[in-house]
Amino acid sequence: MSRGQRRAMGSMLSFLLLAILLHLAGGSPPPEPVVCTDGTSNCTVTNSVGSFPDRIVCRARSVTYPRTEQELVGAVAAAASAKRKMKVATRYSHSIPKLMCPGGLDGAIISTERLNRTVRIDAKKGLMTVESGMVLRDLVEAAGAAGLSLPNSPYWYGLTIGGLLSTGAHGSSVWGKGSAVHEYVVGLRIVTPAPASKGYAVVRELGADHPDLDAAKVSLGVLGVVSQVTLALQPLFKRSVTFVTRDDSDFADQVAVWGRLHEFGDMAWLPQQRKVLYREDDRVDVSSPGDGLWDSLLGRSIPTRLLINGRAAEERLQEGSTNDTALCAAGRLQADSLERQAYGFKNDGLNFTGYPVVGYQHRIQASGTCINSPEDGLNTSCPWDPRIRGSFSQNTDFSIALSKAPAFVAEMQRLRDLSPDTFCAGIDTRFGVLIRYVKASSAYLGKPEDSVDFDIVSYRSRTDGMPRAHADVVDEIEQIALHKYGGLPHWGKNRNFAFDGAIAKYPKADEFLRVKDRYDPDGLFSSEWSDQVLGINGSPNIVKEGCGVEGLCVCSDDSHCAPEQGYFCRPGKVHGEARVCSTSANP
Ligand SMILES: Cc1cc2nc3c(=O)[nH]c(=O)nc-3n(C[C@H](O)[C@H](O)[C@H](O)COP(=O)(O)OP(=O)(O)OC[C@H]3O[C@@H](n4cnc5c(N)ncnc54)[C@H](O)[C@@H]3O)c2cc1C
Ligand SMILES: *[C@@H]1O[C@H](CO)[C@@H](O)[C@H](O)[C@H]1NC(C)=O
Ligand SMILES: *[C@@H]1O[C@H](CO)[C@@H](O)[C@H](O)[C@H]1NC(C)=O
Ligand SMILES: *[C@@H]1O[C@H](CO)[C@@H](O)[C@H](O)[C@H]1NC(C)=O
Ligand SMILES: *[C@@H]1O[C@H](CO)[C@@H](O)[C@H](O)[C@H]1NC(C)=O
Ligand SMILES: CC(=O)N[C@H]1CO[C@H](CO)[C@@H](O)[C@@H]1O
Repeated sequence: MSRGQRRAMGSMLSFLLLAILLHLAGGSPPPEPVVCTDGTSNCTVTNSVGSFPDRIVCRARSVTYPRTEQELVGAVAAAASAKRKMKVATRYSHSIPKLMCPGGLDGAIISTERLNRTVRIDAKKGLMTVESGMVLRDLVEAAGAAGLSLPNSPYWYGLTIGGLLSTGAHGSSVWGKGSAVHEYVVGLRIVTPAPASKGYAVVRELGADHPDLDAAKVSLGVLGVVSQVTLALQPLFKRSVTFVTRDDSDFADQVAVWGRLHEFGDMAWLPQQRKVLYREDDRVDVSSPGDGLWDSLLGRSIPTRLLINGRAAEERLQEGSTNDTALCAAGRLQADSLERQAYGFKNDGLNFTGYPVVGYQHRIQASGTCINSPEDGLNTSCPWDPRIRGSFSQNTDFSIALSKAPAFVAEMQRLRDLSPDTFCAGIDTRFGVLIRYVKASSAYLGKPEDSVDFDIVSYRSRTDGMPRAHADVVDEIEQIALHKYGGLPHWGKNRNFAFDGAIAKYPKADEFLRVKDRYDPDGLFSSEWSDQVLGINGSPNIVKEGCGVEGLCVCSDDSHCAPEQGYFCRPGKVHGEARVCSTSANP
């Protein structure tokens, strides 16, 4: 290798986050989403990456941190009596869209950060009641300690139970009740506004058979504040996990069957590499030997210096002079490195010695050690920590009816076959497309049908209106999914345009809105964003210069792209009705 090549490899290596090879003791817990200049007044609120899709930071008049349900009722009553808009923020506020912003500029934020206790556990009946601000990590740990398992959950444990329910969050399964956490909710206490005669706020207790539970389980936070949640758990079980990498020639067929073959099966597609990483993941008896642990490589603390250098290298390849050869090489190196390190799975909690990794559900189901670390003054941090110029991404996540998923996959493959290397910039360099299963739900804003969820993280510029390399690839996939295959955007991810018309795809949306009108007739928990998304008022699209690049609109004019960078509004390559910002010549 020449010196130049070595240098190129060096910068690539760092942006590949190969730093994750290092064993680190340090870390910096993520920042608070709510920051006030004057004690608990004059506040801003943002999400865990410090940026909403429109790049605006929200404002609020004040924040409160109730520690008990009684204090929570007081907080809702105080805002309701003043007819003030309000919204819940959580410990880290991980949702990408502007869900945690109160309406207007003068609203109240109620943080559930201090509502994080276990209320009661009935191990015999398998019931666990927790306060809504409890972080998933603490919840599954407490369940495990009581000999119980939450059968499915998101993969990142920094979320709170109240927040993840509100957006319909899930892991992967079509077995039993499926992968959405709200399927395990059998009771919920929610504080809603009330007339003066009732003291401006009431606690509503919803049992398993209460019809409103189907609204409150997945509520986007617009019904009131969930105070406590009761979950139906199962006796502690173990899982056995094996990853198998195969070529993607039968990927379209496999997507239809993989979730039926393995209870917790998922897939990751690396389009340019023509590979699919199959997760064979099944329940095994609790007596099976093994004390495995998942310590995901992507949720560990990374030295800040490496994150900044890596980002700088990535910026050079993504903006300005795009180099597909280098991007694709980076994607391959990264995939190989993750595979070698078994994605952070460890057989005995310390070392990976080979598949299968067998371990308790609560040690395998979710991960994310970067939130655990003691403060080290930002010497190391979560890769996306907004206080440093490290990783910065957009997250596209939609689900498609299981019956339509094979045709959709085949269409993505046709797009890939036209120019495979253009997929590296948007997909292969960010760990591929993660594919998970979600079962049909009775929740009004849950999945109406058994579905396959496609999750794509891709590079995002820090400059407003600056496209990433081959921005049209992910944009066309998104439009094919949403507009041709009836795809549903994940409520807690995605960019604005994905929500345009989404509510019309929920057959029970009207029932949801009727409950909302009863619980919060003045819309105090509603905001501009929630009204746009729920089809009540306005559109989530923002039409302006560069809106196509930012995902705030589907472009209809070259000015919505970045003509000065050579990006013009063009039809899709396999889906002629798509309109994407592309550098291709005018056809
Ligand atoms: C790194 C990362 C990994 C992720 N992994 C997954 C995954 O594997 N699977 C998946 O499905 N999703 C995943 N997500 C998305 C995530 O599940 C959702 O964004 C989730 O809503 C975030 O939970 P939170 O506790 O941070 O809530 P927030 O984002 O703070 O809140 C979400 C919404 O719920 C409302 N809310 C919160 N608590 C309450 C309450 N007690 N009462 C009423 N309303 C409330 C808020 O006001 C807001 O409207 C991930 C996100 C990130 C950033
Ligand atoms: C409110 O906060 C903003 C910054 O978020 C600041 O510029 C402004 O001075 C603050 N106002 C008061 C009255 O503190
Ligand atoms: C609740 O949050 C506090 C502060 O973050 C933390 O110290 C405590 O361990 C949490 N409690 C539980 C039960 O997880
Ligand atoms: C900062 O992190 C580096 C690893 O990148 C480590 O070697 C060093 O000791 C840390 N310094 C401090 C002050 O924590
Ligand atoms: C692109 O990257 C490859 C691999 O790193 C390198 O060999 C090549 O010189 C680069 N091309 C340009 C134009 O920089
Ligand atoms: C046998 C073996 O490889 N043991 C290693 C397991 O992991 C710990 C900590 O990461 C190492 O210190 C051991 O050497």
